[in-house]
Amino acid sequence: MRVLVTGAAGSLGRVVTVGLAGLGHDVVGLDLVPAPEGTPFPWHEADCADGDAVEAVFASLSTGGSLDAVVHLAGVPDEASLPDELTSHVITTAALLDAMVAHRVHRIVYASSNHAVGRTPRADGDLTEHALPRPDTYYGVAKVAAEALLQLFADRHGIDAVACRIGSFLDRPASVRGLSTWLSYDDGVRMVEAALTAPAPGFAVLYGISANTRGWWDLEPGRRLGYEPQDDAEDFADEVEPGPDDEAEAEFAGGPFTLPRFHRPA
Ligand code: 15L
Repeated sequence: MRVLVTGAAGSLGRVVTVGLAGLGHDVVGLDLVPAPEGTPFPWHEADCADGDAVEAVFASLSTGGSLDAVVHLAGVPDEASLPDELTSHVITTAALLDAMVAHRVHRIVYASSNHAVGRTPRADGDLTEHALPRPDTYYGVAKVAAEALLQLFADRHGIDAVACRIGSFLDRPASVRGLSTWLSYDDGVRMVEAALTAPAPGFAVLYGISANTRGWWDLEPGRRLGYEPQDDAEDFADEVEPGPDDEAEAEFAGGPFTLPRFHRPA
């Protein structure tokens, strides 16, 4: 597949672009910043929040062969002001979806986040795809709204849109919470590959974590799309130091983002 990956220079993007290229996909990178030296695939420098710039990228790509899908990973990965979060996650997603409709690109894989449902209490049981929107931050609010846009474009235009509610994408788990929320690099690539190639998912949600022994987010929605995680954070359990917030972080899906230090004016 010919796949445009936004945020290609970011922490997710650097891993996913290489992984998808290794699986034989024809990757095109898009980021605010220039391509890292030695990048072996085409690269566009543009701000995904700028609809005209995004349209220009799609227009230039349509002359070099058709684009099959977008993997939208660009965005601020942390809590910021509400306007900044909305621009970073909602405006960018809208610009890409508009360009997809205009250029007949039918699939998007979106780096959503557990923080869209981060205020869901652990005491409610396992976190399923049926969890209601329950953001823990403005970051989470923006992810909820971006998912709503995907649903809208799936309904209006028949776009296949997979929202991957990613946990903690790191080379290894970094906290006690991470022993349940970790997504390994290899599983991250498996997740995106499954979301790109699942037959006709329509709008779908999956939880992007590895097969963690301590996981409590439902892996079935991902498995239905062909995402079979292979790694387990438990293999690193001996290396993880306990932290002062472990107990508080265990109360809600969103862990640290639910703590008072994240409260701020919109
Ligand atoms: C995310 O979505 C964030 O981008 C990242 O900074 C972490 O907070 C991660 O979730 C997580 O929940 O560990």
